[in-house]
Amino acid sequence: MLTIHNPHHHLHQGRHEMFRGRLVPCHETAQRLAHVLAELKRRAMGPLRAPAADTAGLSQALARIHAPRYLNFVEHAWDEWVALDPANAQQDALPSVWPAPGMRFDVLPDNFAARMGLFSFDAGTPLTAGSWAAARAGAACALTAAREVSSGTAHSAFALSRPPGHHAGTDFFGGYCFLNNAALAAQALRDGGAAHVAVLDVDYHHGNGTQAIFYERSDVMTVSIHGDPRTEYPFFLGHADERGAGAGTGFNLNLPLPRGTDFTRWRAALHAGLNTIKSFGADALVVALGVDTFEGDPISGFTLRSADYLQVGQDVAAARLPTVFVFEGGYAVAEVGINTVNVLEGFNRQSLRP
Ligand code: Q9C
Ligand code: ZN
Repeated sequence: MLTIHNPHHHLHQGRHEMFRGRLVPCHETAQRLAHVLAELKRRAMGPLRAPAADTAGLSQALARIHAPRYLNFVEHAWDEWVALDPANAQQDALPSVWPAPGMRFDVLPDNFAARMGLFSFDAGTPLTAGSWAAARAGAACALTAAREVSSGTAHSAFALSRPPGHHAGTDFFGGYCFLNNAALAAQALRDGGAAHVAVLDVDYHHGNGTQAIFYERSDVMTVSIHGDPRTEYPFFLGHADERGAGAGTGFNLNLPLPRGTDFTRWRAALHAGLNTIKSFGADALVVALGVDTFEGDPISGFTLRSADYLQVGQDVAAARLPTVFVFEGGYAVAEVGINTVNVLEGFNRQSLRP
């Protein structure tokens, strides 16, 4: 499988995230991607390329998914943070104040901390010196992968990048995510001629950003299998009764599962999701590929094993759709490479069958 990997991912290096009143080391680290890349090479999974350097095309693609004032903020946030105090160069920027419902979202505050809160939804997503450069290059990976599949150059492709993307919405960051790579890929497939595109999100956490971005659209179906938001992050979205709105009614499917869910039960949800995608008549598929469903994941609660990921890939390939995989979560660092590449290998094997 063709992999487009982010050569600038290491520029995003968060130090700490807020957890139970303390700053703890970030789970979303550069070593995660290094392990996936090493495993792709070890198993000779196919060509590894950097994204195309089409900056004008990238800016246009970003503007199709994200709000101008949000993009502008993330691009310049680090410089503003350091301008507040040169000593800030040694510290991550984290938000600590947010607008509640009923407060004003339309007025852009002058105050930097206020704008950090306006454009985010948690204190677990540090903004660092290289966050914008890394996230932007990651978006380029998703875009390049989608264009390779759109043009038919490749039947499937893998956008291997960090920071991840599926929690980022039109105008907010959170959940370690700044730019929604899966949404960018889906829109690029639409723009490349696929009339119906499905996003299948198999990360442990609900893909709230992707859901929100496409919630009122009938051309992009969003399906997410995840830990029940009654107990699991991101808590405030991802329930089964969220089916879409307006023209998008019926084009969002959430399959929440309780903590402790094993592969047998998880796979039944996968089949339900794939059946819905089939009924929708998808012409192309984006898989938001998080492997934090793994039994050893330090922040999640499902019990999938490494071998199960081969089956996941096979099941996805049985849909027989042009497919773009986009890397998301997975924090059991030693196994993240094996688990991720198992999905791709299972997909390849099944795709080769007549
Ligand atoms: N102490 C993705 O998997 N908070 N994001 C967890 C852990 C946020 C996960 C709290 C988890 C975000 C892309
Ligand atoms: Zn996750």
